[in-house]
Amino acid sequence: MKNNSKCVLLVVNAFIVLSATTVGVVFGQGTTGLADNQTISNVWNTTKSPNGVGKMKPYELWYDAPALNRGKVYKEIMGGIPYDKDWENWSLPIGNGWMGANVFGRSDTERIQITDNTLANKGPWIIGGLTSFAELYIDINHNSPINYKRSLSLNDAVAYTSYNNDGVDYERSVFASYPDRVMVIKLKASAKGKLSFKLRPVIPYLKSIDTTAYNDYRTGKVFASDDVITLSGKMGYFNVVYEGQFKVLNYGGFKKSFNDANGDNGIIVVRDADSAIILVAVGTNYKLSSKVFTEKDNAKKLDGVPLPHNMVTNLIQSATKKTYNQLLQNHLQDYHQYFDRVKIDFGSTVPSIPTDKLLANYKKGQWDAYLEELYFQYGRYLLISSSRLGTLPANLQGIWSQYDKTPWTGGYWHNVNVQMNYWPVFNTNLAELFTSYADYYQAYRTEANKLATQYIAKNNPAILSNIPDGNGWTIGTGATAYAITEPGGHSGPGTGGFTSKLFWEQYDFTRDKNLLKQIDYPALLGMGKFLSKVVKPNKDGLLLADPSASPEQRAKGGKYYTTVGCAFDQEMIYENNHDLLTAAKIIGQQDTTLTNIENQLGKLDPIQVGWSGQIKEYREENKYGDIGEYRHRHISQLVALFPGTLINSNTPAWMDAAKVTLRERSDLSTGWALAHRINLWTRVKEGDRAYTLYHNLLATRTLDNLWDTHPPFQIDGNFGATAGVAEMLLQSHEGYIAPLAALPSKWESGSYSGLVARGNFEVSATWNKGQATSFEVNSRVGGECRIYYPNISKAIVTDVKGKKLSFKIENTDLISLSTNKGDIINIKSIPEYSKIKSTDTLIVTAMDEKSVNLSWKEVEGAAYYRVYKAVGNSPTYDLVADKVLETNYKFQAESISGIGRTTFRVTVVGKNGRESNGRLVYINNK
Ligand code: FUC
Repeated sequence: MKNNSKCVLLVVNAFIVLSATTVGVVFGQGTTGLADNQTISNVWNTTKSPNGVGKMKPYELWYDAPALNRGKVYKEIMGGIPYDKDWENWSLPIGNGWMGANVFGRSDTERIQITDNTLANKGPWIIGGLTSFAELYIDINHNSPINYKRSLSLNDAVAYTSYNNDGVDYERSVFASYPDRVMVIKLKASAKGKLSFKLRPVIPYLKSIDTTAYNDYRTGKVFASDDVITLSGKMGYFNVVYEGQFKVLNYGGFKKSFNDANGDNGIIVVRDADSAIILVAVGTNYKLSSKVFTEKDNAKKLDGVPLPHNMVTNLIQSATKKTYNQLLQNHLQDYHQYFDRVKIDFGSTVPSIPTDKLLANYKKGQWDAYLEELYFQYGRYLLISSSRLGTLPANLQGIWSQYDKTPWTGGYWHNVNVQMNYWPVFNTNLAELFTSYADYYQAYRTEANKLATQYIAKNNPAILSNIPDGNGWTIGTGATAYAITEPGGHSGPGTGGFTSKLFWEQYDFTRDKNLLKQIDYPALLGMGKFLSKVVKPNKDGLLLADPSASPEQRAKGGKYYTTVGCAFDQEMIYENNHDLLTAAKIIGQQDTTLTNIENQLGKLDPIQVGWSGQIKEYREENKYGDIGEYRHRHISQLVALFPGTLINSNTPAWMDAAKVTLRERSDLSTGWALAHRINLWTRVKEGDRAYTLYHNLLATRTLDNLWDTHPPFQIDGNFGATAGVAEMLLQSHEGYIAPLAALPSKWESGSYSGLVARGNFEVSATWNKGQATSFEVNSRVGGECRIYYPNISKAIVTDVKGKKLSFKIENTDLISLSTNKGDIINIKSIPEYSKIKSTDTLIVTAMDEKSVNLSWKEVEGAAYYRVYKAVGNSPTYDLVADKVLETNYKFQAESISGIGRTTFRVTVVGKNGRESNGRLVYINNK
C-alpha cells in the first residue's frame, strides 16, 4: 500500500476534530501482513479422526441477524441483580482462559464486551466478585445490511460477521488466541477504501466514590495515542489495577486518534481503508498465590504484584511483530490440538437454518441430532476457551460477564457448580485443562488448611490435631479468585469430598503417577484427614458427620435443614476416603492416619433405603420427600452414583433405589440440575431417560447462543450436559471400559472417536440400530484393558494390522487383555443381542402373618422369572426363587412383620438367558 500524503491531508481535513489534544496521524503499517486473498475459514481443512472414525463436521452457531443490544439492563430476576437479556441470549462467546469476549456482530455499532477473569470488585455477597472489564464499541454505521450472517465456528474458535452494505461485502472475524494472549479482530471490505470505523473502548461501571465501607470504586481513563488506545484504571475493593490496550493496524486509508480535553475517552478513527486489524490485550495485577487467600485485608491481597502495564504492552508489541496469518495459525494449532480429539456423529446433517430457528423448532418438538451434537461440542469449546494452563479455572459463567456484579459473584461454587465445570474434562479428552483448577487449589490450600483447623476446633474440638496439616484442608460452597470459605450452613463438609473427587479422577483417567504423587494424593490425603474428623460416633457405633447438611435443601418450614449424617456428607466422606486408600496402595503408603481412615470406612453407613424404596437424603427420613423440598434442584443424596461410584452395577438394590429417587425428584429443574440428572440416569444405565433429560435441558434451559440458563446464564449446565453425553457413550467407573453403556435409542446409528476411559484408554465406537458394530481402543499408557459389552467375548479382536489378539474371557460380556503403551485394539463382529423387556406390573398382596403374594403380568418371550429381595439397606438382592414359570410367587417367612423394610424384585429371563431390568414392590415394617 502507498502512503499517499496528499490523500491523507485531504481526508484529515474532513475529520471532525474532537479536541485540542488530537494526536498524530499514523499510516497503515505492514507489520501484521494481512493476506487479502485469505479467508479464515479455508485456512484450516478439518482433519480426519486419528482413529479413522468420521470427519469433524462443521460445527457452527449462526444467525441471520445481529445480536440484539437494546441497551436495557433488566431487573427481572435475582432480586434486582442486573440481567442483560440480550447479552445473555444473543452474543457469541470467545475466550483464551485469561480473557473472554462476547461478540454481537452488529453492523451499526459493533459491541465486543470483554471480561478478564481476575478483575473483581465487591461482589453481591461478602467475598467479592467478577466484573466486566471493558466494552469495545466499533462504530461502523452500516444501517441497511443485506445477506447478513454471523457465526461462531467451533471447529476454529473464530467468530465471524459478514453482510453486504451499499454494494460492498464486509467481513469481520474475531478470535482470542491463547498462545499469543491477544484478541485479534479483522475487518475487511470487498472494495478498496470502503472500510471506515471508529474504535471506542469504554470502561463500564465507573464509580469514583464509594459511600459504603467497602471502598468499592472503579476509576480509569481511556487514552488514545497514535495507533493504540490504552484503557487503564483501578478498582478499590481489592486494589486491582487493570489495563487494556487496543492497537489498530489499517491497510489502505488512514487513521487518527483523539482524546477529549481531559485526555480521556480516547478513540481511533479509521477512514477509507481496505481492511484493518485490531489487537487487544488485557491484564491486571492479580497473581494467583497463597497470599491472595490468606491475606485478610482486601486492600493488601495484591501488594507487591507488578502492575499490568509492561505485560500488556509486551503482548501487543509481540503480536504486532507477527503477521496476521501467524497469529491465526498459532491460534488454530493451539485450539485444534484439543478440539479435534473427539468426534461424535449421531447421524445428523448440517442444517440450513440458523441456530436460533433450529433451537426454536427443537423446542416445538422437531428433533434434530445436529443440535444435540453441537451442544456437546460447544461444551468442549467453552471449556477450552475458559480454562487453560496458567489461567484461573472456569467460573460460574466460564469467563464471560457483562455485569458490574456478576450473579453469584461469578465465583467457584463448591456445592456442585465448579465440580460440574470439570466433569467433562477427562472423559472428553481435555485432561490438561484441569490444571487451572489444580493450580487454583494449590494456591488456596494454605488457607484451606486453616479453615479445616478452624472448622474442627469449632465442631469437634476433642479430636483437633495440633500438628501442621493434621486437620487437612477443607472448602465450603462460596469461593472466588480472591477468597474461599469453610463449609457449613446450607452445605455440609461433603463439599470438600465433592471437590477432591476431581483429583482422584485426574489420576484415574491419566494414570500419571507423578501427578498422583505431587498433586492428587496430597489432595486426597488432606481431605481424608479433614473428613475423618468431621464425624462423631452415634449410639450404634456409626460415624456420622455432625453438623451435616444436604446442599441448600430446606425443611418444610423453609429454613435450611441441618442435621447429622445426611447422605451427601456420608457419601462424599466415603468416596474420598475410599479413593485415598486406593491411591495410597498405588504409591505404597501406609501409616496410622490411613489405618484410622480405613477403620472408619465400615462405620459410615452412607447409603440408606427408605419406605418409598428411595435412597434417603436424611437418616431420619422415612418416605421420599418427608423432610426436604420434594423436587429440589440439588439431588445430593445421589452423589455416590455420580460423580461418585459407590452405587454401581455391583450394588443393584442401590441402583434401583437411586432410580426411585431420580423419578421422584423429577425431570424438570434448573439448567445445571438437569445436567446432574443426565449423568445420574446414565449411571443407572437408562440411556433413554438420560436422553429425555438432555432433551429437556436443550428445550427448556438453553438460550439462543446455546448457553445454559439457570436462569440467569450459568455455564455449569453446558459442561455437565457435555459430560453426560460422554457418559451415555462411554463409561469406565466400574473397573472396565463400557462403550455405549447408556446409549439412547434416539441415537439409533452413529459413531464417536476420542473419548477417554479410566486407565487412559482412548475409545472409538460405531453402532447401527442400537447395536455396536466396532470398537477401537488406543492404550495411551499401557496396562490391563477390560472391556464390557454384551457378547463381546464372541467378537473378533485384532491389532491395527488385522492380526487376531488373544484375550481372556471373564464372562460372555467381559474380556480383558494386557496392553503396552501405543497398542491399538480393534473389535468387530460383535454378535447381536436382544434386550428382554421387564414385566409392566408387579403387585404385592398381604396374605397372612407368614406370607405375601407377588403377582405380575406375563411377558412375551419369557423363559421364566426370578424373584429377589433386598432387606433394609442391603446393596444387593438375595435370590428368592429361580426359574419361576408362573406369574406369581408366594413368599413365606417366619414373620412378615419381622423381616424389616423389604424390596421385592421380579425379573424376566429370556430364551437367550438374558435378564431384564427388575420390577419392584416394597413392604415397609416400621
Ligand atoms: C448453588 C445452587 C444455585 C446456584 C448457585 C450458583 O448454590 O444451588 O441454584 O446454581 O449455586
